[in-house]
Amino acid sequence: MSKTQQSFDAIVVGAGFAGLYMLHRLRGLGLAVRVLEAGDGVGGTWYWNRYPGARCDVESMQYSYQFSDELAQEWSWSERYSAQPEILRYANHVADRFDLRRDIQFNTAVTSAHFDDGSNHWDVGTSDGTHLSARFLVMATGCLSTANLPQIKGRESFAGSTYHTGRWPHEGVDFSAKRVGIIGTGSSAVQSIPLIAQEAQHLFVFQRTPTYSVPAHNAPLDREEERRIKADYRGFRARAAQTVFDIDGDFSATPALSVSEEERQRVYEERWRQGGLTYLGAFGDLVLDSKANETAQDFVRQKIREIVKTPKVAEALMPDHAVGTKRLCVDTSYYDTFNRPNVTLVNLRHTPIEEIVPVGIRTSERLFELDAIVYATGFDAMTGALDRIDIRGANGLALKETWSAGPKTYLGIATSGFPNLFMIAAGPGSPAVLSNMIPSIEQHVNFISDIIGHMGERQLSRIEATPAAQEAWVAHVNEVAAPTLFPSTNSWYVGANIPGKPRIFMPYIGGYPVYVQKCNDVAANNFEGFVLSANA
Ligand code: NA7
Repeated sequence: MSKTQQSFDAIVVGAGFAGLYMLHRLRGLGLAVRVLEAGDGVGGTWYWNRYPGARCDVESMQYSYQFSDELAQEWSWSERYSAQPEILRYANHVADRFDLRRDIQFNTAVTSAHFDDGSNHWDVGTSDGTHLSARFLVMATGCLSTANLPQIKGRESFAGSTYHTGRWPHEGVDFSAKRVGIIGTGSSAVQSIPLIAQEAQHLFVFQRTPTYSVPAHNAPLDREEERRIKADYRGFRARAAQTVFDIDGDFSATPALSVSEEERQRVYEERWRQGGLTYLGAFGDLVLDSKANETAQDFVRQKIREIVKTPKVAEALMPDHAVGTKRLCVDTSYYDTFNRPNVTLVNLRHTPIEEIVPVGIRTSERLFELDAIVYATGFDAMTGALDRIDIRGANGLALKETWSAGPKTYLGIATSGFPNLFMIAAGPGSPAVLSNMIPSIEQHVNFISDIIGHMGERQLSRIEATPAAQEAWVAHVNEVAAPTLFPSTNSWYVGANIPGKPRIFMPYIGGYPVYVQKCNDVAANNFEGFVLSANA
């Protein structure tokens, strides 16, 4: 190991929305901070995911920071749902406005992080071979940042161009006159398929699991609505924080089967017209009761039947899992794209991929000759980014080993055996991906800042979650997930998309307000569940 070259109070890994705000807060506490970022710019998810159609599925006015009133008032979004380039411009604006860049080291991937029990410091190794040291290590590495390339026989042999939606070339891709194959039909595919289809000579969609998608009805942002929201911005965000996903929207408590069939259809139709994720808020028990869920499934299947002209294709596009238990997609013309003559759906349930060969993809039925393959195959979610770093805690314990039977955390923020290490809104056991990400990030960052501020005031140098507090939190996370329909579906929420990954429902589904209250109670009780000490 090379000699430690620079020492900081805190090292933050990642310069996405979590890393940027963490840097701002820690600076405010007077700490010397270094942010290490693998990319050559800020923005995290929005830096990497540049595929055609990449867009947030949470509305712009809600998918933004709230820590600065001035920032909230001066920034103006152009559309109801922001596209990736605009979100990236926003991240860059924040970095400039708060003068954050001078503490961010770009093009630097973290490869190792070892805790020294004697000094209570982390030694952080980077891709350029240097080592940095800090008392606190904050992993702002994201939930969906480690691209998943499926293990398909012959993958590397393909002679054409290959792309992963989460690692898209900055200069863009021209698909005109190309025969393109896209593997996957999750959110990234649902957003990119309509646009690639407009450009390509022919698009073959290789679908393993059909997906539920609701129209976005994206449009220019209504300026009157923006003015109204900005006039009571804090009220708007406070109302959102009272909802289960921290999204200001209409979440009904009415059970789906308590109303007549006619009324149910009226409600679903209204939600479909509104568009977006609040389709799942149509009734209060959609993710709890399978019979209730079936009514929401039937409605989308009926829509697919109406939109897609060829009955056999419509049938193949119809999902059969519980709607919402895989991330609901939000689209612009997704199902309708399958009416185009230059789009072919390949149903992998009937004709699985056997291998990739130099000229294309061979299924059990035939060879599809292709010029390009797009992998819209998702991510090693939540734990992937942490797994790829050699993280060793007290007594040299490896995080990967410690979590080999499934990840365990306290509040999704810390993990026992790894002192002075924090995770932001990506830790298993945090609401993270089941909440509005930016407000969740801010809540986590504020909580971590409060801990670090508390320690500074008392000259404490070490904090660690107790095994008992962690076990109790894990039990609670499982207890609230058990009665829902989520754990039974093969999704990335349970790690089912990664061969060999332990099957654990990772996010906290007890609701954002319950989670925030728990964190507030922990803080009010001198950070109950953590051991704080001054032994170095
Ligand atoms: P997702 O939602 O994980 O989707 C990945 C898709 O790729 C999904 O349809 C998978 O099918 C498919 N996939 C993965 N591996 C294979 C193989 N080996 N063969 C065929 N198909 C495969 O990732 P996204 O990038 O679309 O979205 C990630 C999140 O970003 C999303 O949830 C939003 O929160 C934003 P499967 O369903 O596993 O059968």
